[in-house]
Amino acid sequence: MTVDIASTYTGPFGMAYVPVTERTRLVNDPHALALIDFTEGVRVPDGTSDFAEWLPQVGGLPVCEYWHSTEPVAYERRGNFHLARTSELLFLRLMWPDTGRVEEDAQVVYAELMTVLRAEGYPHLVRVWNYLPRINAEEAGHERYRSFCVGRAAALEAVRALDDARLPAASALGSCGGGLQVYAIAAREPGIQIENPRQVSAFRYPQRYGPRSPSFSRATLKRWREGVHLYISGTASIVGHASLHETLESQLGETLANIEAVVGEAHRVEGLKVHTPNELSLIKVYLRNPADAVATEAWLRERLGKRLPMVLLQGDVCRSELLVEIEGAYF
Ligand code: 3EB
Repeated sequence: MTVDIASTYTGPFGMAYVPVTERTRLVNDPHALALIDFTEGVRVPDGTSDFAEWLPQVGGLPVCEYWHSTEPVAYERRGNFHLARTSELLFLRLMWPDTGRVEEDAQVVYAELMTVLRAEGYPHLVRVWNYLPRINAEEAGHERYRSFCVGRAAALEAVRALDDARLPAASALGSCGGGLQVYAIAAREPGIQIENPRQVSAFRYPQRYGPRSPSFSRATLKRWREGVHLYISGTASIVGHASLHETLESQLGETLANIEAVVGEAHRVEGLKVHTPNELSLIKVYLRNPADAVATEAWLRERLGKRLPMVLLQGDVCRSELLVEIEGAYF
């Protein structure tokens, strides 16, 4: 194999950004949990390709996310979900056609997600990605992101999965096409929630940000049989519960301070080996304006160094005043 990904992570799996030119080689790799191509969708060895992220890469060599397992992977279909299974985890993904009623869509998708992962014996969500088109647009008198939060919370509540302490790390971004796309990692044993001391927990945001607060934690720390991972949620220029700053550079500064706080908290409370953002395995940057890509990458490289793997995607942050959101992971 040309990409020595196994040496880049501990525990049962990891992810690396690999050149898209590697995809045809990797598509038949029995250790691939998923290959996520930002322009052309996920390709996994079951031959399906109905999942497209629709968050185009802005700048840099075209790459895809290569999710790799130390164990060989079993591929299955359960209802609307595609599953990739190992002894410790399920990688689930779904593309739900946009119906123009995102509250209902989110409720249906999350109800099925919870049913599937419980039936399969991996009842604990540890990381979720949510992508939906027109995230800041109005629909039926409400912003689509807020309606998404309502549907998600209703589905989780209905199956008693809305306890604050069980909410997973997540990202929610606006895509420029496709439907409601969800991909998630679920485990047999729960992860540990990490919150950010600089921010009000999103699940406790006041009502002014929407009728149902967002159902996610700032990060999940997961102790696998071998190796500890940290999954950091989409992180933006929010302090307390308020959005701060108008300029890109100030928002980047506050976002990085938030990521630093989350990594620091994981280090302090749970003894995570690393304690600064430049020690993460990788980050992913979402930009509202593709024109900000060059300045953003330069700003981040200056602070995080040349070596940290990063990809920049065009994606709308769920608060319309925010220009940038960054997620990261330590594998
Ligand atoms: C925030 O901190 C920014 O609704 O799942 C970030 C990550 C955000 C996940 C979600 C929302 C979500 O409130 C927005």
